[in-house]
Amino acid sequence: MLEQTWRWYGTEDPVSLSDIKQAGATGVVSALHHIPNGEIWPISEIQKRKDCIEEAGLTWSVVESVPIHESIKTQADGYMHYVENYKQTLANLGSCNIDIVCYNFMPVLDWTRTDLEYQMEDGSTALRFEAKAFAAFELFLLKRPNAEKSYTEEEISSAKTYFDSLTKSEKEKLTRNIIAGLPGAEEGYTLAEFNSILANYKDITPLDLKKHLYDFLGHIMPTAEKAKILMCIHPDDPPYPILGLPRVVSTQQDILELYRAIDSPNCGLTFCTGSFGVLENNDLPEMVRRLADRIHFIHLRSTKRDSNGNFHEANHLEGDVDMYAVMKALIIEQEKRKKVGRKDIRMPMRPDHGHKMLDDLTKKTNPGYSGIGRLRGLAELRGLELGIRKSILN
Ligand code: DNO
Repeated sequence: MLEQTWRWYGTEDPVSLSDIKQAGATGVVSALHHIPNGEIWPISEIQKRKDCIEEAGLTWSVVESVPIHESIKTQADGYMHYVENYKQTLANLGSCNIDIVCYNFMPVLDWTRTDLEYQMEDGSTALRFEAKAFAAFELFLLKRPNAEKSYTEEEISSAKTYFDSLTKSEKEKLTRNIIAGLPGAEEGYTLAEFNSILANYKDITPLDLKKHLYDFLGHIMPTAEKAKILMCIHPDDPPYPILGLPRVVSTQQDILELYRAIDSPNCGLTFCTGSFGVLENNDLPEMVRRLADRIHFIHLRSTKRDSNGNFHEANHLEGDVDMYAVMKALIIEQEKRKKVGRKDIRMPMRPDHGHKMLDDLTKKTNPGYSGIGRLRGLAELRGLELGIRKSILN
């Protein structure tokens, strides 16, 4: 079976390690969120987190994420200092026998949604990205210079109508949802800070950003190899440009180019069906087959998109993702690895996000990371995997 893992934000997480154990996961996906982005993770802190996870009878399977400092993405003056820190963090993680590290290269914001409590028909709530709301935010709340160039006149006028319908507190909420940082995003901003950070990218083209990514990986890969760490980049979420920022990790082509540019098995991918799945042209089962040998970590969730660029997070086995075909391709890859004697046969997967449902509806939870919604997701995915395995392998 794929290794079943679960994201845990540390002792502050309302979902406990004991809950995770009862959900049936064996591996934990965690990060040292209390260490500011760009600073070295000391061995003592890594070991402390590891001990805490192991005392609960679980293992620390993946680090998600060691975040990349903004100055590395823009190659601002002095950015090599942060590259050196990153290398030291990897060496420290390796010395504690942590062997998979996830990261992303999204400028300024990690994952982004406009609505954290979108009402589903069954009574649960989901995360949603609504293009009109996002446009209203950047045109009329953030007032990003040149934002109107990203939209047609029709889109601007529908965003305006939407904006005018919002109360003051709804406007504040929309701003908070977008820039205050979703769990794991590491950074939160005020509107003024946000505009000035966006301005750092005004001369950076997608090609520049790609080069910055490859430069960064070129610098750190020898350290990752020596520390026996598999690096796995997380795709852009959503997988298209927002806020006038370049995006370089959204398609199969982007990943193939990355594999080619950095020709090392340690330079791999977090296959996130939820992020890639928002682009209709991303054929997910085909992507698993093409990119398989360097998939080091897997996020499984589904989204449902419409033709206006909106999407919400669907139940794990519903929505636009063909989870059956993705799972089957992953199982085939795992069996192949076993057959050729590869060491990296764990292929950790986690149920990504989940609806807020049942008792969690009245509890404080991290958006997307409620206990019960993910429990449902993991249970469904585990059943799917077992069913496919029994039918294709026996
Ligand atoms: C959201 C997550 C992202 C992800 C990072 C990886 O739920 O998938 O925050 O952890 O982008 O670096």
